[in-house]
Amino acid sequence: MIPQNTISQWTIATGVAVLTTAGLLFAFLRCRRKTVYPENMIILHLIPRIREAPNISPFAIKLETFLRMAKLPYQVEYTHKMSPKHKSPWITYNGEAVSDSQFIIEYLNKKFDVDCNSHLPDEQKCIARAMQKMVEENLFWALALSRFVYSYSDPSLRQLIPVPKIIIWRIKRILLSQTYSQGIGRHSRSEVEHIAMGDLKALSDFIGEKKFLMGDKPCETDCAIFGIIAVTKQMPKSSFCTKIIEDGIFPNLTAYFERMKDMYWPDWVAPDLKFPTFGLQPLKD
Ligand SMILES: N[C@@H](CCC(=O)N[C@@H](CS)C(=O)NCC(=O)O)C(=O)O
Repeated sequence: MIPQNTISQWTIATGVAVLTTAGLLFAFLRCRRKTVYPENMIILHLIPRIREAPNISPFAIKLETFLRMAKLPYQVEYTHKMSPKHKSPWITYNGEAVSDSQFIIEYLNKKFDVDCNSHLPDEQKCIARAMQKMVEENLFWALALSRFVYSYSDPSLRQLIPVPKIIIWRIKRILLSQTYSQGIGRHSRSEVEHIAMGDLKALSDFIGEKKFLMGDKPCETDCAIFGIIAVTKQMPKSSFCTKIIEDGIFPNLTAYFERMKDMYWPDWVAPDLKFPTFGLQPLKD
């Protein structure tokens, strides 16, 4: 004779096992389910946005700003899935995946016969390229260290990027390894901030009184510059960037940021955003 309480324990254990298996199976099938994307539509795959800005990634802001500048229709999909090169952002167009924000811009320029630099003489294109490389290949790493490594324990980081602490921890680990290989991560915090200040000052001096990077009309590189400046505005309180803003250093960069935002981003903030937002978003008009 089996005792009654042993039977009920078995029933509970079996129930839990069945429910767990069903849950895992459901999650697995959901992950494997292929989203059907509309034809002839640029699908922009981005990590989910935050309330205060369209993205935490400067490359995501760069690419989406470019799509708006070039007036190309696109649909956003928020996803943690990375590109074939294991980075974000990326696009698909009629089933073709394209990685890397700059390669994507070149791909779209060719496919849709777009040239947001057509008004620039070659010499100015060279300067714009050099500026872009400075912010994307140098300043970007300093900002990433400031945000995720030096301000790792700052509570305002998780207010800004409301994801589980383990994800922030994982990003920090990846960044420590990437910046060590890149080289900048071998410097001290004050040295890295000194490097970042040098780049921001160069950018500020170069923009000067101009409306956009190369004059009165925005060009393709403005998308990259804007993406990076946007990141300096979404930093934890303990970051040196917050001090720059509070002390009003580089006011022309702030004016530049506001100008670009007004021009391309009427929907910069999303106060009603529910977390986490995943999936294909409706097409905007
Ligand atoms: N050169 C790339 C850089 C993209 C990039 O670094 N994206 C970051 C997010 S800001 C990323 O995906 N990091 C994930 C990783 O490196 O594992 C581009 O222009 O798209």
